[in-house]
Amino acid sequence: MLYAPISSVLASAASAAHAAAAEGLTLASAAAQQAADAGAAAAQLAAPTAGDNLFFPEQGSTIAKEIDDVFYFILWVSIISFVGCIGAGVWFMWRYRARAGHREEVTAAHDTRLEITWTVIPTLLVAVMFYVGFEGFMNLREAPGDAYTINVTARQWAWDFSYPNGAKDTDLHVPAGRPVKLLMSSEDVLHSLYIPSFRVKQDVVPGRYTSLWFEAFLPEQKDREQGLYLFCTEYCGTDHWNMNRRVYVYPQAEFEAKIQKLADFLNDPAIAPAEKGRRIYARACASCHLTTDGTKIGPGFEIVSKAIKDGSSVAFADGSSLVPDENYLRESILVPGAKVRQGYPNQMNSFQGQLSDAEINFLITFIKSISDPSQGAGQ
Ligand code: HEC
Ligand SMILES: [Cu+2]
Repeated sequence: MLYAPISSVLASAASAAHAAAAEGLTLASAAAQQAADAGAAAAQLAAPTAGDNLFFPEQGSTIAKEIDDVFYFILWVSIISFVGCIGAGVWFMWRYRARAGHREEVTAAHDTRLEITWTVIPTLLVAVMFYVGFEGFMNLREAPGDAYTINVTARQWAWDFSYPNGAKDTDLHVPAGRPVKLLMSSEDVLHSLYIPSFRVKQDVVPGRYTSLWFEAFLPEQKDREQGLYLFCTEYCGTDHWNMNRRVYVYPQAEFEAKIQKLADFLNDPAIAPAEKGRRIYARACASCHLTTDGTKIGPGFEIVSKAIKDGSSVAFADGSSLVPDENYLRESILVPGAKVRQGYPNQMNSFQGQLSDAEINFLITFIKSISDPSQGAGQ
């Protein structure tokens, strides 16, 4: 497994430089950030699979073999052509080199047999590559009609996978042996979803849907527990590296049970409201907010939590201020631009339509409980 993450880290570093230049970020700071992030990402990337070949992790989906075969076909054609052409060139250079007592011979101007050979063989090879490539591409684009659809929302810097039964998570859970279609959209910038084991990758674009599909094999036990890699491969800002997640593959019945459990946690009376809020926070808000008074992208939640408890006020960019309460928290989640905190960028997206009223209530309870643990401990 070692090779795949390394090559994908290199690839994403290269595309990072590209994207940073294109998006007008300063290249130097982006590169410095990328270097720091790569270190952190490397620490996360303990290899989960054994038995990989040189270039790719184990084939984890039905189309993986086809893709690898095309790759190796093109690779070997390239290697054989390279060695053949360069080898012949070097041999001719040596064989017909200038030397004492050796006279230059007249070069043949034309040889029809040779020219037909070097036109027809490469044309056939390229035609074969086009045919298998195009066929594979069409197969990758068109999900089978009975595919199980999972909605994917990408935002800086988290994935939100949501299932037909209402379950949501930041990791991807899929059944084995059944076509799965990911219907994807972004809330902010370009992202790209990449699952190396499945050999699928697709840009995730704001303002439109893109999709991909796969049918996963059931991995060996170790990979079922640790999960397979899932990357964002389009540089999308500071915490791009933190969109590296896992794909968990289950037998069908286990899969149903898993997403049922994910869907039910909001109604589970055994889980305290503040804890429910904490889990939603971990999924949707932790990429930008700490629970201390420290700054990540937005203010740490302890600040506003304390202000609510003490009745003190928080200041806004337009010079006004206000003593925060539940309505302020709710507004901050649904209309973040209405009151922008002083000293912070107006960089939070609305969660309108993303979170239910119940989820927002649990979040508010959780935020209040940070400096007042008596809040939200019981049902
Ligand atoms: C992309 C980063 C980002 C994400 C994700 C995000 N926020 Fe924010 N949030 C910010 C920024 C930046 C601010 C400060 C600017 C402002 O007030 O709009 C902020 C401000 C806030 C405030 C006001 C805090 C204060 O101290 O007055 C609240 C409350 C808040 N966010 C709640 C949430 C919740 C709840 C979530 C998850 C459902 C969330 N945010 C997700 C970036 C984010
Ligand atoms: Cu991303």
